[in-house]
Amino acid sequence: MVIDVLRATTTISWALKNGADSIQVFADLDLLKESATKWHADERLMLGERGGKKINGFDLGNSPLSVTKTVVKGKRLFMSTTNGTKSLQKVQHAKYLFAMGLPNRKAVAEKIISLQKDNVLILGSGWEGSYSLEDSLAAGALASYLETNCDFKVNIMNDELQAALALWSLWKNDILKCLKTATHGKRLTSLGDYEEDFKCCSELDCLDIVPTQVERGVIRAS
Ligand code: 3SL
Repeated sequence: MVIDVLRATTTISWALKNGADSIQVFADLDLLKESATKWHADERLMLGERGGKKINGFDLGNSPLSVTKTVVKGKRLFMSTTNGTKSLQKVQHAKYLFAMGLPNRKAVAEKIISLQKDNVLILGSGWEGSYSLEDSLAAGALASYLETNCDFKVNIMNDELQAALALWSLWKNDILKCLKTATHGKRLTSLGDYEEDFKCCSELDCLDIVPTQVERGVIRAS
């Protein structure tokens, strides 16, 4: 399970909701371009950011608001972001791999419950190797949902997730404020007007999409 609340896994979830055929994630931009050129030109889009800004020559940046039906329907999105797609690549060997933001927290949690697995590994993407408040918040939101809705006992296996749960109980009634307080929230704010992105990324349980890796690096809706 990979989380990148601001904004990669939120964008992935919305793109799939809006009918994107699939999303192929890359850490490396040259590899992305090489793979994209092999795809039919009418059925592909290159999407991504570095440091929050759209990559030159790409069709889209990383805003969940940009992946509308008109733009993404039926397309494969070749996507690379500073942290989120890197995290997805890092754990692409996992048997089950999902991407989660706050809008699809419940959908992903229900999927996890239905699989009845012993262990769930939650990877918050953070920012360039360091902790991020918003991804921990979402990890806490997921753990809280699982604790409440599983009909078996959920063990919280480390202090990071305990802390994430505490964070969730502190901020759950003001998610938007938490996102804006986070370092990456402040970074986005310094780059321009991201108000609508913040709202979109902080909306809880409004999407019924479970972005699921179907082959290494390729994500589809389930
Ligand atoms: O780091 C990432 O993967 C991005 O989601 C960051 S940004 O919100 O697009 O700047």
